[in-house]
Formats: sequence, C-alpha cells, structure tokens
Amino acid sequence: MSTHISVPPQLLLERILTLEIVRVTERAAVSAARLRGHGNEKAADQAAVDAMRRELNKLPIEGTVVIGEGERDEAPMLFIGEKVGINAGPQVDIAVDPLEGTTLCAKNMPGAIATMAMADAGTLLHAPDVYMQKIAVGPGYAKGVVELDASPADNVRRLAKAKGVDASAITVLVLDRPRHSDIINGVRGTGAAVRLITDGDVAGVIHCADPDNTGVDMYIGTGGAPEGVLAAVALRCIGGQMQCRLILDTEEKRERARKMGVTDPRMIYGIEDLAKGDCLFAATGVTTGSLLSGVKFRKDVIETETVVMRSVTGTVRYIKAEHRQLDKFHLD
Ligand code: VTB
Repeated sequence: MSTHISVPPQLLLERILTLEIVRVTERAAVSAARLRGHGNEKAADQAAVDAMRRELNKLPIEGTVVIGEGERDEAPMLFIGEKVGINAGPQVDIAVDPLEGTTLCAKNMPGAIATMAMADAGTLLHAPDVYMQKIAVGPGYAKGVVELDASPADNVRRLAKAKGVDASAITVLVLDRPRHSDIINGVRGTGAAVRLITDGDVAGVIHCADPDNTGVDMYIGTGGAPEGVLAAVALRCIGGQMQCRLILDTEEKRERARKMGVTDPRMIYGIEDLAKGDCLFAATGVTTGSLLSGVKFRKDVIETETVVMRSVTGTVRYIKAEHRQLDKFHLD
C-alpha cells in the first residue's frame, strides 16, 4: 500500500506557484528600486513592468492578465488581455500592479510595493482601470458590520460598537485627496482618528486585517479598481470584509466595463465577487513601509522582503531573500 498522501493536482500546483509568484514580485521590486528617488515615475514603472513580464513568462501557467495598470495613467502597463506564462499548465487569471505607488518610488517615500495575484481562470473580477469606491475592515466582525453606502460616521459607530470600544479608539485610513474631505470630516466628527496616506491603498486595505499591530481598523475611500481587486485577494487570504463599487460615470467607461462583463454599473461587490475562487497574493517592498522592508542593495547581495498568501489555507508567509549573482543569471 502506498504511503503517499494524495494531494489533488491543482492544489499541488498552487503550492508550487506560491513560491513562483514570489520570484515575480521580487524581480519587479528590485528593478523598480534601482530607480528609487530618481523622480521618474514612468521609468520606475516601466522597469517594474518589464521585470514582471519577463518573470511571469517563465511560469508554468496559461495566464491571462485580467487586472492591469496604466489605462488610467497611460503607464507602460501589462495590459488587460495579455497572455503570460509558458502556455502550459493551469489556466489562471493574473492581476498585477508591478509598481503600486509609482510616486512613492520616484520620491523615495515609504510604502511602494510590487504586487500581483493569481487565481483560477474566470474567478477574479474583470474590471477596467477606473476608480472604485471601497470600504474594508479586518476579520472577526459580523457580515455587513460596515457598508459602502452608510455614512462614514455611521460606519465608525457601527465598527466601534462591534469592537466594544468608543469611537475615539477607531482609526480610519484614507487616501489624502480633496475628493475625500467629506469622509475625513465625517470620521473626525465621531471622535475617531484619520490616518492619511499619499498613495498605496493596496497596502492600506491590508493594514485593516491586523489592527493590533497596524493601528488601522478601517479603510474608506476611492482609489484605483485594479488596486481594489488586488486588495480583495489579500483579504480573501487573511480574512476581512470589503465592499466596492466601480465608478462608471461616463458612457465610455460603462461601455468599457460592459465589454468586460459588468452588466450592472452600480453593483456593490463583496469580497467574494471580486475574488471568487482559490487565489494567491504576493507583494515585495520597493521602499520600506509599515508592511514590508524595501529592497536593500549591499555589496554583493540584494535583499528583498515579500509577503505571500494563499486563500485555500490562509497561510501568510514573509520571505526575506538574499539574491546573489543576479547579473550572471540575467534575473533583473
Ligand atoms: C490609489 C493608490 C495608488 O492611485 O489607487 C490611488 O493605491 C488613487 O488614484 O497607489 P489617484 O492617485 O488618481 O487619486 C495611486 O495613488 C497611484 O496609482
């Protein structure tokens, strides 16, 4: 009798791919980090895109990019619909943000990351690169504890009640944009605190999953739709709730979304609508932030730190890597 434990082939492959996607975000982060502080957002983004594409094309997958970047910023994107991988292996959806926080990288400010997600084909929301309204909280609350269409003040009070604390003990993370002034005033009006970030709402949403360590209970605001889907994959892995709505305020945007299968332009998406199936998420720090250390260039070694998560098991790994001889192997 065989003593082998049988693992379904798909699960086995996913286990292998967990490490493979770490390579992808590591290379993108190293390439972007070489351009930290050069004041050139496009060049840093291009470097991350090129490295990510090169690494994605080594993976044993039949991948399709369903969430790309750049349509909105005209950045050098890995475009939606692009095929990646060696064209053999499982069919997967790929979501990428090769350099999340291009401005943070260009200015050498904290919190730039290289990030991607992978999921069974057809299970990630296929969304155009438009804006998205988002609200997110961490795990441990009843479903619907906060809601996208409730006022920011109501959401703070509801969350405080569920947590068993006063509203003044709640901190809400918000992107620092003029469009968020009502949210900021509404939150502050309850006595709760606002933490402002200049960019990087993928990491922002992830902060909600661990309030004890990050000090962040909730994320509210409007950011990129691609970043929303990536954040949803991460929350699927670590736990938490998220509600989102695409901002399709012109006929042209509604048409673009329709072509991607969005039939109801006002639909509120829950986390399971954004990422339905098994999924993997990885992010490598480009500049040091509160989630991850940035790339460190030492004399003969390049150091990276990556977080990689898998929804099927909920495992979260932090991988610190030392890279040697990158030039010899043309690895970045
Ligand atoms: C967010 C944030 C990004 O864009 O999605 C934000 O996560 C929202 O858009 O890092 P605007 O900057 O246009 O307001 C970024 O800041 C940059 O893509």
